Order: sequence, then structure tokens, then C-alpha cells
Amino acid sequence: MGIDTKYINQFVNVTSRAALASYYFVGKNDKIKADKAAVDSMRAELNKLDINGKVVIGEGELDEAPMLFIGENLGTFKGPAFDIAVDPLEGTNFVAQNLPGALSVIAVSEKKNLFNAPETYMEKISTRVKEKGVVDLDYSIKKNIFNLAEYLNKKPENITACILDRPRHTEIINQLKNLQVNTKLITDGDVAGALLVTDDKYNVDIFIGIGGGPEGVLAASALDTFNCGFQGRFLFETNEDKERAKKMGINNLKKKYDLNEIVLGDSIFCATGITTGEMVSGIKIDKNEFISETLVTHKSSGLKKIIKNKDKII
Ligand code: VTB
Repeated sequence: MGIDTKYINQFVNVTSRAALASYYFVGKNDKIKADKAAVDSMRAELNKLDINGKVVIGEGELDEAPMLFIGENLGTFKGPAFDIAVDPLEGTNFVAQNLPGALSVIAVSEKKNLFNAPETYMEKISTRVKEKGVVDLDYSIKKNIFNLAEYLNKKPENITACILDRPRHTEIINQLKNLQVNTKLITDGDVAGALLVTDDKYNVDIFIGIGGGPEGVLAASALDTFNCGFQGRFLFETNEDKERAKKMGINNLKKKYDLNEIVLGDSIFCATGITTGEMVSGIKIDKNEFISETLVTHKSSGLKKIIKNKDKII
């Protein structure tokens, strides 16, 4: 069946308006207010749509920000049943500190087609490789880099790996350095980081490391349409995490998920720029109108492009 293309513009409008709401907090040094503005706008806009939506991936528990909570029902309930993953403000620091790369992000699938997981960390890997056995979370960094280099017909020193700049990644970063791999360290925003493998223009061959689980599921939805590869393994650290995972039906806490186990069937993904980043430009205001740029993917129609919109602020 798939998701009707008529919903594409509706979801682009949702992330565009959430991006605008958050844009007013750019440089205000207030992560919580910036996030809340995006959350409130996203909820209000989703509630206007003729859909029977349910939040399966929310955001906020990790940094205790206001959230669209898991299980929350959205829409007028006069339409198809969708599972919705949201990250209304991906990169709260970016907005608070007026730094590049803040996004408002959503991924939508038909009911039961998006992975339903609590907010924990996730080990991730994304590349342009779809085939199994080339890169894998169970392989060493060396094996992954050598395999990828061979696959891409490049030397390891011509490979670029993107990774969140965190102390937990010191070991991986050192190994990459020893292999003479170029590293691209990002301070936040690993939805975008994982998506940099989708196009040669970003010059990233592999995204690797531990980031937010919700961000992994969101990125997987877009990577699916780009025909890229993704693997994720949730990290349930505390007993509370483990209990919650079990309640959600996850019995094997150490399971490694391939992209097609995280996103089943059709999906729509939208990421609108709040501040200008590598993929999309940020919000611009023009009198009583605003201009937004959104990276949109829709699996069943093969749509993957950046849509520029101009709309009334209201
Ligand atoms: C990433 C990144 C987010 O959290 O998922 C990261 O995409 C992971 O958590 O923008 P830590 O910051 O704890 O390492 C963010 O940076 C913020 O939610």
C-alpha cells in the first residue's frame, strides 16, 4: 500500500513550522525553551492532520527536555494509522549557541513499521554499502575500514569517518588515526552525521559510534530511501533501561539490528534546517513570510530531495 504522496507536503509543513518555532530561540542560550517551542509546534501541527498517528520514538528523556512522549496519539484520527518518530529539535546546543546544523526531524511509517524503542544510546554504523559482510558492528574498526576501502576502491587514508566527538569514542578515534583514516568529528547532531554518507558531496564514507537511539531510528528511515546501509545496537545500561526494554518486547538486549529490521516498508522522512548546516539551510525570515529548506525522503516513490518552501508566518 505505502504512504500516499499527499502526506509529503503535510509532514514538510510540520517540520518547517517546528523549525520556525525553534528559530526564534537561536542564540538565546536556552536549550529547554528552544526545544519546547519545537515540541509544542510539532504537536499542534500534527494534531491538525487527518491521520491516526502514534509517537513510537520520542525525544527528551536522555537530556530531560520537554518531549512528545512515546505512545502519544496525534492527528484528527480521521485517516490512516501511522507510527511517528520525532526529534523536534535535533541539536539543542546548536540553537542555544547559534551554531550550524540544528534540524527539526520526523519519520513516519505505516502502523507497526518503525522500531519502537526506549530512549537509550545506540551503537551505529552507516555507509553507502547495502551488502552484508562488508561493514558490521561486530567487526573491528580495522576490518571495517579495510573492507570499506576495498569496496569503494580507495585507500584507507582516503576514507573519511564521521563520529561524535565524545570521550567514549577516544579508542575508536585513536584506531582510525592509526589507520590514517580522516576523521570528521561532530559535536552534536548525529542524525545529520549518519546521513552524510548519502552523497559524495559531503565526503564522508562511514559514520560510526554511539549516539542517541531515537536519532538512529530517524536516520535509518532516510538511509533506507537513499539505499544506504545502517546497523544499530541499543545499549541498555541501567536496570531501569533493561526493564523498560523488556516491557516493550525487546528480549534480546544485545541484538544487532539491520536497517530493514528498524524500518519496515514505506516511510517519509523530513528534516528542516533551523540553523544552516551541511545538508540544508536554516530558516530565513522575509517580512511576514519564512523560507525553509527540508530534506525529504519517501521510500515508495523514491523521492529524495531538498524542498525549499516559502510560507506565511501566521
Ligand atoms: C546525539 C546527537 C544529539 O545527543 O544523539 C547525542 O545527535 C548523543 O548523546 O544531537 P550525548 O550528547 O550524551 O553524547 C545529542 O547531542 C543531543 O541530543
